[in-house]
Formats: sequence, structure tokens, C-alpha cells
Amino acid sequence: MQIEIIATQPYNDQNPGTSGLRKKVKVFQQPGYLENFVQAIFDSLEDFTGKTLVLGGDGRYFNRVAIQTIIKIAAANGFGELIIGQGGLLSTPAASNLIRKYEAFGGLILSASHNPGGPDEDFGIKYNVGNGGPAPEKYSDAFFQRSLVIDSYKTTNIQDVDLDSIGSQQIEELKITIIDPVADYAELMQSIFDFNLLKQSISSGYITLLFDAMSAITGPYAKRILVDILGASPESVINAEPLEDFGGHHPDPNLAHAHELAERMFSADAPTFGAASDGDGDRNMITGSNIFVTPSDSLAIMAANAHLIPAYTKGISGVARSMPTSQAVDRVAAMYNIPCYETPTGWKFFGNLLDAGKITICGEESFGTGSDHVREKDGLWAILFWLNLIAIKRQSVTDIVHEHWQKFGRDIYCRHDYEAIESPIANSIVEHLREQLILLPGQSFGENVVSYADEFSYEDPIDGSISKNQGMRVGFENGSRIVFRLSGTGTVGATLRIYIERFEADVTKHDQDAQEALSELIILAEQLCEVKKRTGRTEPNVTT
Ligand code: VG1
Ligand code: CO
Repeated sequence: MQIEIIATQPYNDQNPGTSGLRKKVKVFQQPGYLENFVQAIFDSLEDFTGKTLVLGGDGRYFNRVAIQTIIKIAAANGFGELIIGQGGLLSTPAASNLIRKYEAFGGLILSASHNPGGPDEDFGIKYNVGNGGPAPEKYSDAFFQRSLVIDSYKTTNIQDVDLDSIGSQQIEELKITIIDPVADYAELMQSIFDFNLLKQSISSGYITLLFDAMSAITGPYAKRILVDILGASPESVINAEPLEDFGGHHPDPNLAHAHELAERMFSADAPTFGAASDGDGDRNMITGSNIFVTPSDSLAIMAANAHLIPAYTKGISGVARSMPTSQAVDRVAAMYNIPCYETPTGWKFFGNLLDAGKITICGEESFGTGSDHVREKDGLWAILFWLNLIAIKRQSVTDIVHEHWQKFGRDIYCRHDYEAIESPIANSIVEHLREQLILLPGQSFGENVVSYADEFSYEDPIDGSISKNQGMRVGFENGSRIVFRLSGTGTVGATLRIYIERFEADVTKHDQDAQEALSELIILAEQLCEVKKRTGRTEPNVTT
């Protein structure tokens, strides 16, 4: 194989965020931009000669072009085998599974997840390590440092690879295997859940379902698993064709963006269960007939009921949640007497805990839940978990949620996102908040007395690494919390996320609307951060 060394200029903005490097497609299309970053990753890794790399993406615009480029750079850098999803497609959890199952050295996942796609929209790339999980911070820091000084990358002159024909081919020292992106994943799901019970529940009509793939990666996965294997009707999977621009929408599974699903689920003839996933298939939204389950509640309910699911009948070792996720799962852990860890936002912080067997189930308020079956959050896994739960308990989603609240109380929760704020204004908001932290403890706001106010810092209990400045928390004596943090996945300006929660033990008050129940804290959040005042906005772009 003839290796070419191409001279290049470094870019100064290749710092991975919460989940890999995300930029506008136009940024990635600059000369050497993608090449530099991929070479910077390989330069930061050791001892991979002859080893396997998994490669695939969510099918968004630029996916195929990027895959051909990466194949050549990986070949020139000495990988021995590339496992690539047919058509260049792999959902994030499926890629994680392949890395683990085929004991690959690592993987590159091409996705900007829930961000929109198309020539003027977003693209992304992320490296996953040998456990199948997103590269921890020490890696992403190294990638960035290398990208700042890189002056050349390696490539080869091999021909473009046919990504659509399944099978293996040998190109000199390099083996390229194009695989069915769904098969291994479907097999894994079958090993976790009671597929026979699910088939019966669906064929008998006890469960009727609607799944919105949002024109993103999970269409083929949902069609195979829900329709072909479990027997749901073909109409129960909507927007099932992955499109390069996701049909012009945000492939973000929440009530605002999955509006077709939301309309059907809140109608008179709603199915018993409705769900959606995101661009790369790692997120999930759970709904039942006329009910939306907040991701934080979903995590708690899954933890509380895991022992009913075949793969977890022995119980779970512990749970973890990202810091802004509600404390609902903490109550489950306390009652079951298992540990509960609080990590910074981003799945990369769960990997060590999962590897060490400290936790079995983990999740984030941002529509992400997962377990030790892979090292990514997993949308369809969460959906199958809920279906299995409904089938075993013979209860509706509403009854499962209400029963959970009766037992544990309800952590009323909401998140407000203010997107694309001009960076100087966002920085002024953060600075203003930071200045107040030291003064807040002991202050009373109505019935809310501040018990602590700080910037969240995390020490990994396994490797001792420390991650600072992971969001500002204001905690109250009654257990309520307001959290502020800037997004690390956006590509335009800055996005401020405000997370608000309050515990309600009184069963007669469990049916309240979250925005109303949290109205005092919402007003207080604005008083503290002044996002409306400083940006002139009147309301958040997205409320979840
Ligand atoms: C967001 C979510 C975070 C999630 C991340 C990646 O990050 O808040 O919980 O892990 O997206 O999810 P941020 O920094 O924008 O708040 V995904 O589905 O984009 O891979
Ligand atoms: Co995602």
C-alpha cells in the first residue's frame, strides 16, 4: 500500500465537546479539516497496528464522503481491519456493541446526534475506546492538543470502497468488512428482553405502539426489531427512512420536535405506547396514551423495575445519573440500598463505573438511558425495556408512572434551553452567576432557603481524574434544585440550559403540570441568571 504524507495547517477549534467534535458541515469541508482531526486522534493512540477499527455514522449529509476519507487515513496509519456498517450506517449503541463484540481497538462514530443535518447544518465525529464507550476526557484533551500542532496526515491512494455490498475484501494489508448494521444489535436485544412475551403482547393487541424514527438512523433498526421480529404492524414505525437532512427537522426526540408522534399520543385513539429516538439512535422519548414520561422519571422507573427484565433478574449493582438529572433515581437507590453516583453531563463519565461493575443502569435528563450491555446510551434498548415492563406488569404507562410516584414521591422536573445566545452575552450570564455563588447559601427566596451554591466538580472514583466547572448548582433546604450550564454540543453561539426540580411527596398533588408546579423556581432562576433580561428573549427555545 502506497502511503502518502500530506502537509497540512492546524486548525485551532478542534476541541471535542460533550460528545465529540461537532461543527457545521461547511467547517468540516475545509481543506484538511476532517483529515487533521482523524490523524490527531490516531497520533494520540498507541499500539493499534494490525488491529480493528469500527466505523459508521448516522447517515447525515457528508457521512459517505467522510467515511471514504477515513478509510484511507486508517489504512495508511496501519489498522488491520475496518468493520463498517452497510451504507456507512451504524447507530451509536450498535457501534458500541460491535467494538465490544469483535474486540476492536476502538471506533469512529460520525454523528452530530440530535443536531439537524444537511449541507448547511451539522456534522460530527467521535472516537470510542475499546470498551465501546466514548473516549474519556484525557483522550479528547490529547486529540485537541495534537490538532493544534499537526503539520501532516497520512493517507493512501486506494480506490473508494463499495459501502453497500455486505462482505469482506482484502486490500493489501487491510481487511475491510461491510456488515449488516442491525443484525448484531438485534441479537443483543434478544438476549436482554423477553421477545416471546413481547410478540404475544403485540399480536394479541394488548400493546399497540407507535415509534418515530425521525428520519434518522433507528428506522432500519426499528423496522427489523419491532416489525419483522416482534410482529408490530409496519405503520407503527413512522419516518423510518434515514434521510441525509432528516427531512429538514431536528432529529431530537422530545415533544417539541417529535410533533407527529406527540399529536397521535395525545389524541383520543392514541396507541398504548409511543416512543422516538434521535439522529444517532442513543436517545429515547417514552410516552403512553396521553402521558409523557420525563427522562429522569423513566430512569428511576427502569432502575426500580429492572429485576423484572430477563437480563437483570439478579438485580442491579448500582445506578448513576448526570448531575442535572433529577434525584428520582437517588430515591430508588436509597430504598434498594444500592449506590448512586452523580457524574458530569456526557456518557463518557459512566464508562469507568460500568467497567468496574459499580453500576448496571445509568441515565441523563437529556433523554438518555442505558445499561452495562454497551457503553453508550441506547434508545431502542430503553424502548424495549418499557415494552417488556408493560407486558410483564400488564399495566399502562400511566399506571406504572403513578404507582412509582406513590411509592417514591414525584420529582417534578423541567429544563429550559435558550439556544444560540451570542457568546459574549452567554459569558456575561455565566460570570454573573459565578459571582453570586458565594453569597447565596443561607438566603431565603419565599419558602426556598439556599443550602448550597457551587460549581460542580467530579472526581472519578475509579481512576481519580478530576473534571471541574461542570455546571452551577443552587440547592435548597427542601431538596429543590436549580442548575445552570452551557451546552457542549451546539455549533452556533452558546446554549444555556436551566434545569429545575422540586420534590412532591403529596400524592394528591402528583398530577400537576410541571411548569405550573415549578413556577416559583422558574421565576427565581431568571432572577439569578437574567437570561431573558440580558438577551431580550421572552421564553426558552425548547422546554422539556
Ligand atoms: C447534550 C446533553 C447530554 C448528552 C449530550 C450528547 O449535551 O445535555 O446529556 O450526553 O448532549 O447526547 P450538552 O452539552 O449539549 O448539554 V447525543 O444524543 O448528542 O450524543
Ligand atoms: Co444522540
